[in-house]
Amino acid sequence: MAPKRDAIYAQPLGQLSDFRFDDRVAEVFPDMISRSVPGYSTMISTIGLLAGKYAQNNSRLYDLGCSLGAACIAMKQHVQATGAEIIGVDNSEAMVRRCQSHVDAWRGDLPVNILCADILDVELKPCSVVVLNFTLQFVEPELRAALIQKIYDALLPGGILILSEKVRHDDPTADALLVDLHHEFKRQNGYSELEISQKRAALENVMRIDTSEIHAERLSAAGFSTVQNWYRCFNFTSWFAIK
Ligand code: GEK
Repeated sequence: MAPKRDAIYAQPLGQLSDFRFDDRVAEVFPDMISRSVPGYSTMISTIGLLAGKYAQNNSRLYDLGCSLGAACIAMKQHVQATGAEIIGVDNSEAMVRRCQSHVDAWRGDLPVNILCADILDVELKPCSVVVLNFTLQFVEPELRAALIQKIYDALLPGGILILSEKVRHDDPTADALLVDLHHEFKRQNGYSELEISQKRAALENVMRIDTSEIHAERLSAAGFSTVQNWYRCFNFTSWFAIK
């Protein structure tokens, strides 16, 4: 069945409220994210591959900000470690209500448990893989370093964090051009000018993006010995960081 099409911002909305991960968003989320994030499917399938290589026996694999569980599913399909468990965490009830059944529909050997919780509050048990796929950008900027440190501390030696984010650039010319290329990507995927501008305004207060340099420095400062940017398309990028 084709995913339900995102038309949330298709009509003029007099009063634009801040973007929220509510039922309306959860219902159209797979269509929204795949038409909005260049390289999303590449990032999801690569998370599966990396998890397959780095998962350790009898450890946990966390997907923090799991939404409908796309990264949980990719990991479930690739990981062969014995005694391992995948844990998806999201604080949107609308997402979590749908996520467990999405994930259960896919075959795999590992148990997957989805929790409704704030990733800032949740205690992380010893783990070998942590995924933050476009989640950190929704966390208060001043709380990001402590979250990355909590992840580093919970990872076992040799464990991996995969971090994907939308980023901004200090060079205004580069920033404007990359934003423009992203909007062109959205136009090509059927979003109108009205949808692009209303969504942008709705996200302004809730998604505060950092530069690539800030992300890389934060990962190194937490203690990761290898920090490598492995994907980039316009202003969307992903790193792996190995303990
Ligand atoms: C994917 N990773 O499909 N605690 C828990 N969840 C949070 C928090 C928080 N503090 N802040 C935001 N979220 C997914 C896509 S979407 C990205 C991730 C996007 C959750 C929020 O509820 C939402 O489901 C998710 O993080 C961000 O690979 O829509 O751009």
